[in-house]
Amino acid sequence: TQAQIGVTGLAVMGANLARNLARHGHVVAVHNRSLSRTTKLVEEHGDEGTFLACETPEEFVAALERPRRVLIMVKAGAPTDAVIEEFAPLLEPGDMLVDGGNAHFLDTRRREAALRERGIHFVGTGVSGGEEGALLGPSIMPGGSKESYAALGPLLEDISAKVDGVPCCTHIGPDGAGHFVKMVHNGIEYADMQLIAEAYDLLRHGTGLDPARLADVFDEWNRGELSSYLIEITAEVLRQVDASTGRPLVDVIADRAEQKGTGRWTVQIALDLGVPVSGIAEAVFARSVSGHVELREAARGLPGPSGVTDKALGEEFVEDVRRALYASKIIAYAQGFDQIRAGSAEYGWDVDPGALATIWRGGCIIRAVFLDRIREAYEEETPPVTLLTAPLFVEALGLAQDSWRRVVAKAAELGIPVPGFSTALAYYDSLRAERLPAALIQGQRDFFGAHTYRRTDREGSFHTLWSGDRSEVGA
Ligand code: NBP
Repeated sequence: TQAQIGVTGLAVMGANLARNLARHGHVVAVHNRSLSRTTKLVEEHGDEGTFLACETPEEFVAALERPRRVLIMVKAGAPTDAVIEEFAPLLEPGDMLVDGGNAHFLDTRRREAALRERGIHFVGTGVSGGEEGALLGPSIMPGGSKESYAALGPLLEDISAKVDGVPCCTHIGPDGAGHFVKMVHNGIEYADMQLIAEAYDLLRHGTGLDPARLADVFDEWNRGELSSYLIEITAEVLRQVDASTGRPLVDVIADRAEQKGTGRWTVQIALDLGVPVSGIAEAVFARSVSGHVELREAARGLPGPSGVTDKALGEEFVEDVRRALYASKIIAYAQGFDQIRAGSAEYGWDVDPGALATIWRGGCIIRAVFLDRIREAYEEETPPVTLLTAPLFVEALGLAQDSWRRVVAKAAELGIPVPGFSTALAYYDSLRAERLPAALIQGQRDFFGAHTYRRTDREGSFHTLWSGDRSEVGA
């Protein structure tokens, strides 16, 4: 027998994807740089399907039916280039090299172009869902050529998560499109996690409820419009008791959030594209602030409110926070989808945002009932310029906004930092504003740098002779 697909790189993600493929009845060739992982996989899970264990790249390539499908699941960056260089010379025109790691989409563009010259389809593929998703059904975001999707799509759709029978996998667009949307997915994930963390912080300080009781609140929220994987696991984490101290685990975990980089990439690229993803940026910065121990130690004790109310806030406050969370979440996702639209335009990918919302409904970390609302928004006859103006979100924001404003005001009054909630509200108010103070900024720029400005009543660029008679001249 020949294998329909091969997986090289058998750490947790690669091993679980290989098992997922085998469990779906596909013959899978498996290979890893160090043989021990290959042996372990086949020893422990060989009975789950048909694995062809291969010691060398040559043996691995020979085990594959043609055109060959090779899924690379190694550490992103230099290891991925090393593996490509190892396998590409062994492949033939028409074969497919699939990179399922968290590659930067610019690396994927470079690799795709180089391999295309050699006749090999390089398919940069976003995979979300962590280890469990890889085994039980991830959300899969393949880029690359249409031709390669025709050969790979059925396999990938087969092992992906399903929602209402629809696979959480679709062809995203050429070259780096898959890794680009995976990057923004992770950015949105950062924003969503930050917003949930702020909601928890507000409730903890505002209501005085302990983590176990707050877990009940999140469970309750998980039954409504906020229903999502992240809300669900928030309740689980809050309910966890530390075995060694008997305290809530969340009170024992060091409050310094770490990051692997995809959130940062999202913001870096957003700055290059000129897209205001303030929710994602604040989430990345909030993690960064939490990790700056020396700054926090130096500043602890600066004057301000204690963050605690003298009077416990009740049910109404809990509902206010829930609504503020939902509104802020709409903003964060709208900004992320805006970045995808901008990236798609910049690189000519023609990414379908509705299809993306569809495949994010299951398998991935941001899976949520909410993604179905986004899918519906893009299914309207005239898709919205921004999700904020989709009728169902206009209504939701209208319902939420009094609560949202009260919560942000309360947080400021109590001295509880809510960068995610407040930047979301500021973005909302900026977009709806009739006039922005950007006019004054243009005046300042013209004053010190003769940068010129446009007028509301006439075409053209203008400059005021600030250091002369202050008359206006056309530029
Ligand atoms: P790791 O990211 O920890 O990578 C370990 C694998 O890379 C091992 O198989 C290792 O082989 C191999 N490798 C390295 Br390191 N350098 C190599 C080289 N020069 N040549 C050949 N192989 C090399 O594994 P992971 O956590 O399973 O993640 C795999 C990919 O999936 C990453 O890109 C990750 O970002 C991405 N991803 C991870 C998650 C997640 O939840 N963990 C989710 C989505 C995507 P060895 O065994 O011989 O050392």
